[in-house]
Amino acid sequence: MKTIPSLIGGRWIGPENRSQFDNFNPALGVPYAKVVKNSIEDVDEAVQCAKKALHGPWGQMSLGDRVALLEKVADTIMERFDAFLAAEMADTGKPISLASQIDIPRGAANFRIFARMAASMGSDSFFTHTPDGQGAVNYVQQMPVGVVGVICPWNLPLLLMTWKVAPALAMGNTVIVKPSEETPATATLLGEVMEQVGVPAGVYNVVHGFGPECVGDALVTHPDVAAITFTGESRTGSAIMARAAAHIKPLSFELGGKNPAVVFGDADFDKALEGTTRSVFSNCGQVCLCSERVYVHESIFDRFAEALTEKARGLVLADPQLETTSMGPLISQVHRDKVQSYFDLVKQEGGTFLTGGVTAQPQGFENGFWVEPTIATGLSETARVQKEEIFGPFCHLTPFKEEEEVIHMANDTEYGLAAAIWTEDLKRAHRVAQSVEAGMVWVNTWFLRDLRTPFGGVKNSGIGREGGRHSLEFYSESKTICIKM
Ligand code: NAD
Ligand code: 6OD
Repeated sequence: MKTIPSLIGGRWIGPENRSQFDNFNPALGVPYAKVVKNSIEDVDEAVQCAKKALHGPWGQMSLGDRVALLEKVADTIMERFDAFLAAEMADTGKPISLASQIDIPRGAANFRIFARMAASMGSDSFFTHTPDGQGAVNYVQQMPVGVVGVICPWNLPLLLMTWKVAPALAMGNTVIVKPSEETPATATLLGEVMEQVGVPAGVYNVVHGFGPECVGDALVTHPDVAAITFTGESRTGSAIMARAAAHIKPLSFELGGKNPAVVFGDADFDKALEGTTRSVFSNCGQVCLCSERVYVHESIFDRFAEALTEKARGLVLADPQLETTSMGPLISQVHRDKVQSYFDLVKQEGGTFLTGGVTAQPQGFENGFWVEPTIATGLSETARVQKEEIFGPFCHLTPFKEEEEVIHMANDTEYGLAAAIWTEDLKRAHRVAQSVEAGMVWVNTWFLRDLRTPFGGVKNSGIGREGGRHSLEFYSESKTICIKM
């Protein structure tokens, strides 16, 4: 069985003198690789290497040369597309249609866009009038923050890691990436790309392992890690915040969601149906932006519920390598147990299933971590199933009468990441979009991305925004230089 190494200061760390852990293929439910388990001492070594690199060739490189290297990283990801695709699919079990159209191209696009944005970034300057009439000029320089700790989840491994690594490097920082223990492969592969294009040693480091009391926590609490960018569960964000408090580190948090979709009676029925199928079941519901609470106007509720049920039943759960496969497995047995426990709760809380609610066993993949696409209805707004993030191919359908009522229900949650609204009434679209408490609202679409826009959540869904200039600002410190004329 192959071993996935880590990368510290340009040195590949294999299994020699290190323990390892299993890396599962979730479609098959079997381990397919071993992963080097890094120690807390390894994290310290990575930090020392990353600090050194800040002051070495990387720190001295011109902006032009730096962004040219990052463009090369983007090109090389595309040249090694098949290797990235195979690694991402083995780690996650996601269908080839999804991984080839979204995950891998976005991995490259993240480098390209942030390299170009950094290259064309201006800086503020202010002229100050002084009593002597001569004045002073202030200009603002964006300095690297230093060594950035990048802690990532398993649902879109390459996409979400590069979403943070690309702007961090573009602004001149060095990074230590801790991918999810479930999906380590593409972070290591990106290390090969960095080496191949000539990114200096120590600029991009990867440590593998777990969170609490392991490498994740060691990054968060290391005094020389200047900032932490984290995507994952809200509960983990809260634990990281507490552990980082002693060091007053800047934190960027992209956390969980319990996102509403609202389908008004005047919506284009077919588009709303297509869009909601996507927003509920994409990546087996394992996208933080997925709709888990779907509110449908009573005038179309029965028709919509029936049509969405038919769509769910039409999803193809099969070999992820087939272009015709539309839904893959959940990430792990532990996660499948969690999702299954919410299916049990649906019944206990008085809901009914329109479809699904059980595990699935596609032919040839009987031992994998699959569940049926699932739709429930009949639960009260206070049910746990309506309040807690499930992160599986699941939604609950609730009918509504009035706009005000549905806005209230949509907002009655501790989360506030994203919402989808389906209506042909432009005034209503603006009104509702402005009233929904969420960082991102999509109207008549879902997960349509422009990488220049701010991305993040309100309430328990996150702190701060990344995307466009927001990323460049998080991954830099503004320094004001005031020069008396
Ligand atoms: P998770 O919080 O369990 O783990 C995320 C990462 O944090 C992993 O690398 C893990 O090892 C590490 N970690 C765990 N505990 C830690 C600790 N105490 N200290 C340091 N590191 C620690 O999340 P997950 O299960 O990997 O991902 C799913 C969650 O991520 C869902 O809640 C989903 O909504 C959220 N998510 C949010 C966004 C967003 O943009 N808002 C995007 C993707 C996923
Ligand atoms: O598209 C992105 O940039 C992004 N951060 C997506 C997050 C998806 C959550 O699972």
